[in-house]
Amino acid sequence: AQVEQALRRADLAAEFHLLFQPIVDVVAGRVQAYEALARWNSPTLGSVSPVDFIVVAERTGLIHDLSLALLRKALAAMASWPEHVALSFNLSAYDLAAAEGIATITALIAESGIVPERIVFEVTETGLMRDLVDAGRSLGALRALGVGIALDDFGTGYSSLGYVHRLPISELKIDRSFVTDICSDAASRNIIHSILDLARNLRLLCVVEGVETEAQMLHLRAAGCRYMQGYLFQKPMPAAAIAAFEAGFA
Ligand code: G
Ligand code: G
Ligand code: MN
Ligand code: NA
Repeated sequence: AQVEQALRRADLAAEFHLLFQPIVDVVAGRVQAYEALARWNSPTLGSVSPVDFIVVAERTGLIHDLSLALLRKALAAMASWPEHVALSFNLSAYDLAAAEGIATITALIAESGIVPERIVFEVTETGLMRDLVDAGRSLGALRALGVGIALDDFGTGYSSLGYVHRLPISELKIDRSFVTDICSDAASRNIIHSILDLARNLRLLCVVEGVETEAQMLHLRAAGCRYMQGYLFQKPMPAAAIAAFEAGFA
């Protein structure tokens, strides 16, 4: 209730900001994309985790304005990135439920001058379950612009394969729970290898999340995984830190 009250009163453009975490191309040895991660500094509550405010934003309908305010910030930040670097942006399933929302997203991208091919929208299968038909239509409309669509937290939902089959997905993000014991547990290893095979067969890009150790990275690279994200490379950082990170990375 406290979160809801503070959120209703929040100045979305001023109290919210984004951190960016690199998704690294370990073959080319450069950053492929940055995932934008929302942070809320509430004047009354202090810092609130997205885990706590996204659900409230969804329940109250404030998610639409919040997502647009954040997307505006993310597109503005991209102006100073190297031209090959993409943005990965989390959308809520609620953002996909309304056709007006998709129209506004489309207009924001057009105004920004960023080519749609440099944008990937991440969606989670658990969110999509609620309304697969509308979600499919919205994702199709976004895909038609040229943006990518990533299935986030892949492997944790009920029917991962059903979504891959029925939705216009271009990318899978393997949930970090499968990476944690990849070095010690054969079952985790087999699951990751199977998802990498699936992605190759379906011509989908595949990002592995939650890579924290050198050993995990080497194992994944040997298994043919090209795109990785995790604390090993960089924790989420402010937009202003990206230029220095790029300079130090290559
Ligand atoms: O960055 P952090 O680990 O605190 O994120 C926690 C969760 O919040 C993750 O599941 C992430 O996908 C989600 N999240 C972070 N930023 C956004 C956002 O801008 N929009 C949506 N819908 N979810 C976000
Ligand atoms: O649900 P989603 O995959 O969007 O969640 C992204 C969240 O995962 C971010 O909040 C980020 O802080 C967190 N994260 C990113 N890399 C790592 C990592 O290597 N280890 C752990 N434990 N969390 C990570
Ligand atoms: Mn994500
Ligand atoms: Na993710």
